[in-house]
Amino acid sequence: MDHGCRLCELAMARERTLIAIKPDGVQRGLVAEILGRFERKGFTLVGLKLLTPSRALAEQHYGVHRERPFFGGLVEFITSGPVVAMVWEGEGVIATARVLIGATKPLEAAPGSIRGDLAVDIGRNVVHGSDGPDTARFEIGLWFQPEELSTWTPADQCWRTES
Ligand code: D4T
Repeated sequence: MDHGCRLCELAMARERTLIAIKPDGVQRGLVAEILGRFERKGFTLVGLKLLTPSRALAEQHYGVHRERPFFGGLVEFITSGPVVAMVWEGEGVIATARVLIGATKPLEAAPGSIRGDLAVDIGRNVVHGSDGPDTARFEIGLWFQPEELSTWTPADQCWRTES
């Protein structure tokens, strides 16, 4: 909970989210384009890897959708080829990443957002972003070992944030 205290401020500044470029984004050669949007925004990349997710990983990641009719196809799709998994850090990164990504249905996603600019189909919406703090913690732990994450401060951080 945010009490507005210094500790909360520090925790917010170190907020992290899982972003994954899905197999369609990788196959379409959109990795640099998508990664670059988070980089240019000013967030800090603290974890990055390319992997083809196992079925177990995919089923855990999309576990909340287990009963939905699209679950089987979604798992097939996300395990069909390499995914670029990333952890990005910064104040407000979880919610802001969702804005940068755009609505789940790409045809409804705002122009300027990743899905608004680069996708047309809900089943090929190129990128995933955690939808809240608890999900972010769960998903980061699912996709990354702690030692795969680097805690660091960009040399130009004082030109990104005032404090
Ligand atoms: P992700 O989780 O991939 O970032 O997407 P969203 O957070 O924007 O949307 P979501 O969890 O509701 O859906 C997860 C994933 O399932 C696909 N999907 C979803 C689908 O193929 N058909 C559908 O009807 C829905 C609702 C797209 C994203």
